[in-house]
Amino acid sequence: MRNLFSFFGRLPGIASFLLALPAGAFAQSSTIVGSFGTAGAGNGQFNGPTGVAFSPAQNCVYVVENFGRRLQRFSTNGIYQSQTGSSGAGSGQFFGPFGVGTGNGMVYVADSGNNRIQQFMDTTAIAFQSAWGGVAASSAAGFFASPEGVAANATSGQIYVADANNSRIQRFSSTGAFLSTWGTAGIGPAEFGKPSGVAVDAATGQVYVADSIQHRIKRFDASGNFLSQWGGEGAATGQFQNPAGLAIGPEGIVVVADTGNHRIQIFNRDGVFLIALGTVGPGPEQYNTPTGVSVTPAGLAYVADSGNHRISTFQYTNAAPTVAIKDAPRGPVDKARLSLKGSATDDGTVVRVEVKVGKGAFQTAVGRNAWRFVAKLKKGRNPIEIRSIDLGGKVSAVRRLSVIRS
Ligand SMILES: [Ca+2]
Repeated sequence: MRNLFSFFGRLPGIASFLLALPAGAFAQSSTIVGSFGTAGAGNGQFNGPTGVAFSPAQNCVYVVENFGRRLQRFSTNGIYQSQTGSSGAGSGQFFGPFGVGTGNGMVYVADSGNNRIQQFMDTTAIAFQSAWGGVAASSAAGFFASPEGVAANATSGQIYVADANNSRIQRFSSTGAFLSTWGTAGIGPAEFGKPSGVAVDAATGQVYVADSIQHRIKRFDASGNFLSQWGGEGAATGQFQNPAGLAIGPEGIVVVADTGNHRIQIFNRDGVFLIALGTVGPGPEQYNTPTGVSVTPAGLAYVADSGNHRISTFQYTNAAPTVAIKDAPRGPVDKARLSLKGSATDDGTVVRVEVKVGKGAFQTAVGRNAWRFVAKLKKGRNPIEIRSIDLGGKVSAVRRLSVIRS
């Protein structure tokens, strides 16, 4: 049994796997820190791990094996804790399970080959609780045809299922009662080829779906109204080859298992490309058919590296935002109100720009990436401070100027 922390001392240079960062991309870093598991059927070994889910409630990680047909539980540093499941169609048994999610004190498994969702207690015993759907594939409401992804909204407790072969998303209550469905087979914005992965942004309630055969990511509101999409088939940054799982990380970053390109891609919540990690292979900074991904609030990502029969981890770092002032006065001014303006950037989202004049408190400027503020000046010297804040609460370096009112 290999301990993940034994890898923490070996931090490779990040330049070797920051692929094709386009000009103008914001500086940020993601470092692959290790992996756990080897091929096999023993405790802590894997046979085609396709799904991984961090549990905030239990501070542990669940892994589901598509070929191994079981659910294993690990500490966050990769120490084996327990397992459940075997091959079959009985309660708590699996047939080609693909995705896993946590929430409501439960662990949800997309038991794909049995066309159902199974839920287990999110405790060390991983006790079977219930299942819904049916062993036979069906397109009726509340039933499934090869469901591949499952995710819970951490606030509402509602559960979203990527019902892959029915080309739709289904939404359930926290107890598994059918609520609604959206999508149908097609290539339109709100239609699906094969929705494989689903993730919920806890901050906004928005639902992200990886459509594996249309090679793109789609974003919906919590009720399933289409908002946006990005991607397309290919190997360039921002393109995909059969993306499967995805997860939402700190600041709403969208982490996508770009399965057929054997890499991970990270976007901001609006789909702007940020970073790509990995090449194909068995090495420490490589992947072989990565399918599932889960990210802790602190940005530690777990990747179900299915072809390498392991879970790989990397740390995503939220970079601080920047702020700049445009056309600041170069000499004394003779007015009581001074208009200031400038810009702010971040690797994720700038939530506000703040300005402090003299001994006053920081006040919120109008606008964010382009901001403006009217400062009230006293006679004499007016020290002014300006800063920006990102969605993760990181604060920029403070810009200072001193304005003399004559
Ligand atoms: Ca940031």
